[in-house]
Amino acid sequence: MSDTFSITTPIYYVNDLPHIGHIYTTVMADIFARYHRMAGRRVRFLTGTDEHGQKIERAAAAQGIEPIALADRVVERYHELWKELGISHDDFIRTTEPRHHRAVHEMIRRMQASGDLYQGSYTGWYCAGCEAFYPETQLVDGKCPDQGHPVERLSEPSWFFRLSAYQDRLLEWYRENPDCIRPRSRYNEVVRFVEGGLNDLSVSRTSVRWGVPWPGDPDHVVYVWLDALTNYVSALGFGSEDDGLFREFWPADLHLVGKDILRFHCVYWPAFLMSAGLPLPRTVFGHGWWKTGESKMSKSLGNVVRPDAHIRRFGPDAVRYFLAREMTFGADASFSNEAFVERYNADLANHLGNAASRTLSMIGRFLGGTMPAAGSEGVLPERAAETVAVYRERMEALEPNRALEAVWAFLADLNGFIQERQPWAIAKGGETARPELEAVLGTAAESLRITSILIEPFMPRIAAALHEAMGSPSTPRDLDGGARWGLLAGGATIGKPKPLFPRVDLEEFVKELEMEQQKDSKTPEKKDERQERTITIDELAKVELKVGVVLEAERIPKSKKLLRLRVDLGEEEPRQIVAGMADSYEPEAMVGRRVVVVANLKPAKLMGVESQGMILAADIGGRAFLLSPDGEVPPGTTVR
Ligand code: ME8
Repeated sequence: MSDTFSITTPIYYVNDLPHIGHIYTTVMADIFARYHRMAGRRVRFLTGTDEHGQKIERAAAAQGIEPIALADRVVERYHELWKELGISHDDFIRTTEPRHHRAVHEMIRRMQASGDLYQGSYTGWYCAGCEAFYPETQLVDGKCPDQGHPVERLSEPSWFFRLSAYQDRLLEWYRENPDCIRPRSRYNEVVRFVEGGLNDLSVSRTSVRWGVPWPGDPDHVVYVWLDALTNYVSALGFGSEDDGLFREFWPADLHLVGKDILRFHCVYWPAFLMSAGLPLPRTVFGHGWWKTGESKMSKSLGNVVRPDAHIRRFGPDAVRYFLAREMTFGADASFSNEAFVERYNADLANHLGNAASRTLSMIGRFLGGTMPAAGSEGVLPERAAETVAVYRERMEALEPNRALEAVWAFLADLNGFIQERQPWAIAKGGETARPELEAVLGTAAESLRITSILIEPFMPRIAAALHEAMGSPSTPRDLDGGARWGLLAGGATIGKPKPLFPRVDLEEFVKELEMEQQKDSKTPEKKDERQERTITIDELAKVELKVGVVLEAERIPKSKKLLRLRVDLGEEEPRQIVAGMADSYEPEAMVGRRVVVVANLKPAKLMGVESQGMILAADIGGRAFLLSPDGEVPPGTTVR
């Protein structure tokens, strides 16, 4: 096993702000970087931004600013977000930096020296969304085959890369390095694609100005993917005299990317590197997509989740934990607030939070706040050793969600141990029972200490807080030296434990999110506020208001505010509507009431119950006052 580990994320486009997809890749890369540091390796963790190309040029033009001004603004947000999320990258590369331009020129010089670049003219379909050309035969319904973006016909002089000459060498590389693309399904996909034959690749543009100028041919700029992929070596000093990092950390051990950009990383990039005479990355891992419902979350589809409210409410580590635990590394997953809150409550507040607060508060109460030394009661010492080994195996095998599963199984054992040994009952035995009490609580505390090390890559702040709560000031970062049973010396004084995961009310959080999303969906430029709130008569006509009669009403279990109603709207079937009025009306008082209903509102689920409309009420500080027609109007009557 090598003593260095070099990991990268994609460099993100700066045409829009980051969302949960970008956060996911970066958090996962951070988890691996932290894990390998903890395992004693010298780590290089690189992320950054992809700032050139047509997409950025157009996004900037649409906002009436220069591309670099747009890039600067978005990059600042990336920096803030990575800091907030505890991302521990060693470098952040921007493709507009001189060190990067230098490396791109050096790549092109080498590719030219290999005889792989030639001039020609390109006619084809270009997708600005993917920044890629597609042959006519690959278009699907006249759109790009990968993501369904619109394409445009282009014809221009271009430099070409002899990609076709690399088919055999690429296939040989795949064959000899079965782990070079993971997971296996993605490996097979890429091999099939390359077996189908490769066309030469256009690697310069004359109709785009925003890019790295082509060396010696200033009418051209370098194709944005040749430019972008080179970031992985330019950040290591490739092409400059000071290339110590390049010699130490290239080739990369792991290029972590989303499956959307697999082909660029598994076909183009290795071919460019072969042409330039450079070593190839060890593994490209294409993870799955976060989806909202059934669709990929993406800026162009406008269905993205930006987790600002989640970070504020639950803390950055809870977001890191959810992303790492919820998605099987490599597969797709859906993001939902229900799943988020459920995991937070079950895994963090209950399992981890409870184990920590029970153990620490009993040490406070029964042992006067003095940490006992590690005990070795029951199965926990053995289970800890097993857990560390399994955790390690799974992290090395790129199965981070399964590594967490192992830690949580251990926490379940710890909670079971506390339940079974009942330290509160032992404490009743007074002084004579003290050695047993110390042994039991010392066993629980040692289990917690080891847990705090294992969760550090996933939740660095929580790990540090837990460690500190145990009276030890240093952050746990040593798998070999630290995660062995028996190291807890005892004697430290602990304070009153603060809750690591304060409870969050799901409904309040959902409300907060809705407000946030409304804010988000507004255009970034500040228009005159009144003008922004004005709607036309046609817009108003879109809202279908109807009179309804409440047939049934009941409280939704576990919810303070929500009622489930069945409302007759004069249709074949009554509608199920969820209303946030339980603290204003008793359910019985609602039955028989005539109400006004928004009848064409898109159905939504609240606490798992579908709501097929909304009941109008006046709102004073959260208290609801129902609106009713002035007379016995039949259900289904239109309100205008
Ligand atoms: O493609 N689910 O940048 P980009 C999971 N600049 N991950 C997602 C995601 C989703 N719904 N959406 C985005 C580019 N991602 C190029 C890369 S690299 C030399 C150049 C993540 O801003 C995922 O890692 O479109 C994906 O590959 C990346 O963001 C795309 O980011």
